[in-house]
Amino acid sequence: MSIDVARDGAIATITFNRPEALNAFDQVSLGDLLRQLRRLGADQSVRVIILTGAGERAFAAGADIKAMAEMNVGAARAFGALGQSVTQAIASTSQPVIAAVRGFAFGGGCEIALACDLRLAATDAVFAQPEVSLGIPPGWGATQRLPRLVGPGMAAELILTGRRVQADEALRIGLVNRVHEPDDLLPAANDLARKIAANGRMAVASSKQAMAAAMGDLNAGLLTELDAFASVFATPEQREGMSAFLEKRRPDWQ
Ligand code: CO8
Repeated sequence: MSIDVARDGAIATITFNRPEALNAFDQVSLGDLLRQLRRLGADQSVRVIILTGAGERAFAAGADIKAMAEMNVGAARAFGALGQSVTQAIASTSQPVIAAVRGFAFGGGCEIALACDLRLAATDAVFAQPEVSLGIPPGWGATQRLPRLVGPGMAAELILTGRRVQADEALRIGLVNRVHEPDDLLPAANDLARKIAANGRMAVASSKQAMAAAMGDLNAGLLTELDAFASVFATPEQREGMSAFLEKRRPDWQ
């Protein structure tokens, strides 16, 4: 996957570019994304960052299941920690970050969107945390950010069933801010970014920082999530869940 960055004045757009695998992230692409977020975060001429996926089918279909299938506990912990560093970099960078979501935002892809300040969806967007169907819990922050965004009851329904949420429901439950026709999505994200960039840089940054405090301290919860995530890689469920996905069959949980 390449992580493409385009600049239009004060607005930087990062595009996850691996459409043949629905923009799924492996270690290398996650590391590249983290480096780009840190680079743009340190650049004061960047006022707003937009995240989007290449192609028409996906924002990102999550972490690369082929790469995860053979991981042991240590490797899973390192991969989970890298993903959490990415989502924390999005949440803590001084500039507002907007997710512009077309198609699938599943697993880690949904978690990247959850870490953004604002989420715009195309009418064809579909969100899910399907990890439990793969024999793992979420690992890049959904257990902490989804309850804060949509409330604990709805988050429990989505995380424990793994069911899909279409754009209209995502709007209704507060998972996204707005829904647009697919062709209007990036223009709308840029329009929103320009409105934000027209305001005082310090005022916007300190507003973002103060709103983060309303989320409470996520660190202890993220660590619990990481422990839970890594430990399942010692279980047969993780092997079966991921093998079943790769073999395009239903898992047999025994
Ligand atoms: N990883 C790797 N490859 C993927 C992924 C993925 N997450 N998603 C899709 N692909 C690949 C498919 O294998 C397929 O490749 P190929 O053509 O070589 O067979 C290609 O993308 C197209 O996908 P499909 O043929 O499956 O397309 P469909 O339209 O039939 O289905 C779906 C689209 C519904 C999105 C389906 O691809 C799917 O369910 N994908 C998996 C989504 C998923 O479960 N994501 C969660 C992954 S777990 C995660 O993100 C946890 C984050 C924390 C991890 C911590 C790290 C240790």
